[in-house]
Amino acid sequence: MSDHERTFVMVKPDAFARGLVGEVVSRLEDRGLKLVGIKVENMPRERAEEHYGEHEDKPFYDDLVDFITSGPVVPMVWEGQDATRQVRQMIGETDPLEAEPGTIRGDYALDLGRNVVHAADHEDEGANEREIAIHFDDDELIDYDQHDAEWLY
Ligand code: RTP
Ligand code: MG
Repeated sequence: MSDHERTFVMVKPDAFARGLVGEVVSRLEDRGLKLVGIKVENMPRERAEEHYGEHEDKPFYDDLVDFITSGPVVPMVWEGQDATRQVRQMIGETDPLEAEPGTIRGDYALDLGRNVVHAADHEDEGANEREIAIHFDDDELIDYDQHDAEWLY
């Protein structure tokens, strides 16, 4: 367990097009997580292929890469106690039909592809570091004290 674990999160093109960037950011802020990196971009195809490399052999891989490069995305790095698990829980199940209401996908996702947000998988050890390194240079992530109170991260 780490009080300052960093996790990779990304607003997908469907959510960007629907004006849900602020909603996603707001939910993570409300949970008490700390934003240490954020940008908006059209993801280059090579980077999308690297990002979803674990799914290379799946039948939906090409569609997935097409979709994630179809419009602007917002890659972010958030920090907090067990941040990866926290964010995965807040995001909900991959399939919107299985995502609980109250989770981001449960409240906003349209279908299995257009599911609003990506987050590093807490069950895949190393996914975080790998994904952060794929999308951010070190100097794009900042160190700062959010609060004086020790019990806030
Ligand atoms: P993500 O990586 O995007 O955060 O989603 P996830 O961990 O919840 O799900 P993952 O298994 O990593 O799948 C990545 C994305 O691929 C699409 N998908 N399509 N057609 C299918 O059976 C299928 N399965 C997965 C989803 O858009 C999922 O978010
Ligand atoms: Mg995944």
